[in-house]
Amino acid sequence: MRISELTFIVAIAGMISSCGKTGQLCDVNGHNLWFHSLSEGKAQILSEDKSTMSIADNEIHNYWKGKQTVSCLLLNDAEPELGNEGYRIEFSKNDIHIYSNTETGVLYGVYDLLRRQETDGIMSDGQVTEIPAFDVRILNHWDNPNLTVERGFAGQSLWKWEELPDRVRPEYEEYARANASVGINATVLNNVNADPCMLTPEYLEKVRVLADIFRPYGIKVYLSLNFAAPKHLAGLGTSDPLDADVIRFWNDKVAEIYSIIPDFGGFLVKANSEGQSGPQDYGRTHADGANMIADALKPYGGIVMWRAFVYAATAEDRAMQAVDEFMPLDGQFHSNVIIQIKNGPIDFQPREPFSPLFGQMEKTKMMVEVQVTQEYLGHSNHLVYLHPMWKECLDSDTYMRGEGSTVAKVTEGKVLKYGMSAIAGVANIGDSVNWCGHHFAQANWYAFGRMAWNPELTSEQIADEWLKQTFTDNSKFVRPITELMLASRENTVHYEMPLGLHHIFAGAGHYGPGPWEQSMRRDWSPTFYHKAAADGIGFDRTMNGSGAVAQYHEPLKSLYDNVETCPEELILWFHHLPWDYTMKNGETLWNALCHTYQHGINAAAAYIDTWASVRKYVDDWRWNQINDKLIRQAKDALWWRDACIGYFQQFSGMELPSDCSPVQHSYDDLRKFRLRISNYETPAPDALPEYGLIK
Ligand code: GCW
Repeated sequence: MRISELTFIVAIAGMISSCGKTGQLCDVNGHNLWFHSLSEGKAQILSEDKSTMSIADNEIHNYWKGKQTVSCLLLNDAEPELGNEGYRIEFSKNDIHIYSNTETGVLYGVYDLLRRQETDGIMSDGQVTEIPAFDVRILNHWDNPNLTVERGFAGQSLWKWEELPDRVRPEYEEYARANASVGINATVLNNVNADPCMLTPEYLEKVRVLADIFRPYGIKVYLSLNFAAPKHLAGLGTSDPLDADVIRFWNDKVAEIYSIIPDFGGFLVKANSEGQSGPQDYGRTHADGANMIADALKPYGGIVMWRAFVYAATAEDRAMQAVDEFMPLDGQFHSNVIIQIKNGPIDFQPREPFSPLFGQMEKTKMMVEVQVTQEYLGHSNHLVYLHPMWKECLDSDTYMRGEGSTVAKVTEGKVLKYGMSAIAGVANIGDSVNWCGHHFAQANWYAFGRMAWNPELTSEQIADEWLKQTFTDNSKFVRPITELMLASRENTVHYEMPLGLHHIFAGAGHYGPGPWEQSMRRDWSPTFYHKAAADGIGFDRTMNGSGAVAQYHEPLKSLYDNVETCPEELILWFHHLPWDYTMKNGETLWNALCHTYQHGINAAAAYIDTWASVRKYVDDWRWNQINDKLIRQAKDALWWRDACIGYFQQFSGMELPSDCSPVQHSYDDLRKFRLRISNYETPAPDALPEYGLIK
């Protein structure tokens, strides 16, 4: 082993006592995220010297509490198997060595060590080697230049564009540190519904400042582009990707960006989707558009993440459109294009089957996009730990090349050799003091990073380590709250859209229920998706219906097609069934629906008791805020149940089973009022939304 550089960091043992460890409670506002037990809830002064190595040094100096001496050793490619970001930690009685080829890898090793310190993971001897599963582990911010955040529920945008480049807020570096600590190495700063202004020299100068702050933390900056930028910014008569002036515009723009941000990552593109401009405006394909941008980036090593979230009002079944649109283009995308696909075929619903596109494209790089912000899962009012939902997708077998071709393996580039892999999460971060609006929503940011680093980690392990670092390692707290977190996603499915129901939200806000709603577009209308009528409920996607099951490889196609074998949690996604259809346990579909909703509302109500039982382990500030939100969540769950069951009952004509609690809101009230939060974008920062009257 050739060790060309050696940095010794002297550990200062016992320097820091922590609220979490000592059991002493201090009021904290959650701003310290999962660094709480490290930092005693105090705001942190970060390193003055901003080289990666000195940041690593500083973190150990300030926060390592162990007796062993910690040293960080830079290998400078002496161990190629560790790659650019991997590291190895060697433990012995007196020393701990962190090895990596790069400074960023050392920093990741340092954060690993500190995480172990807070979660009982320090070994007396032995070693661990860590290499990230995905090359690009990226947050997508849907932040607009006017400071609103599309589907943002945590205040306004973190990026204060009007202040940049002159005023630099400390939160920018805190954000970078938080990301680095969980292995996130990339960020798209602006909304996929992109304002062309982001690519003007004025904004690029602002972006440069952020890129400079993020760089030592191993984070590359990317931008969403507006495909019509040649028209908007250069006054060209067209944005046709095959037009020579358009090609020149993009080549020049990319050259300009790299002259300002030499390690710029590339572009994220939403094209010909929900009103965004794209190559199809000019009779060109997604491949034409993506390749034109990719070619401009290629000389600099940049990439294009081209989204597959496309659908048209005319299609029979929106769930089928990504495959229909992209499959014919398989093999046409250039090597630095990666197709970014939402986990499910419709739109971040609390439960969807995995997008069949992951099993289909054999000559195209693909990546998963999950949504960290809770657009369809109670915004920042509901406690919902999302890792189980994402893992369900990553662990799904596509059968692309026989058994074992899971979405994770396909997108890691292990089924077909990719040479570049990525995973994206739509961020839930804003300028609210606790970053994410709900203290527990921080767990989803954390979990996204940990999952992107290692998709094999279990939901339990991630919840456990997040709780110990964020609150306390007292098992009387950690055990019940881990259980609560683990059940929370399924419970939300139960009270919002059980048994495969989907897209039954009230209009633009996507917060409360709207099973009765009919939009001007049928593919935006809940009634189009649940199809509740006298003859039953559910969307028929079998071979007798839309035929969407055929987009899955066998054995899934037959499994989903056959009502006897279709998993019941997806039964109304794939089948339209009579109200008295007999479920596996012998009860009618109607009763199963009622019981599942009941399960959801009972579970949400029980969170309040569980939270009360851990009262003494949590500081007042966070305990009270969380408690308020749990009360709200339980009320909302009831509202969801009453609205959906009340609406469906008109068609089923069946009574609620006697063991279900009676409906509490009258159907007329439910139709007249809906849960307020109709905001499409950021609610006012101080608004804790209440029930309201919106006609
Ligand atoms: O889920 C839908 C959202 C839109 C979003 C779109 C997308 C950014 O309702 O707000 O737009 O998906 O993913 O592009």
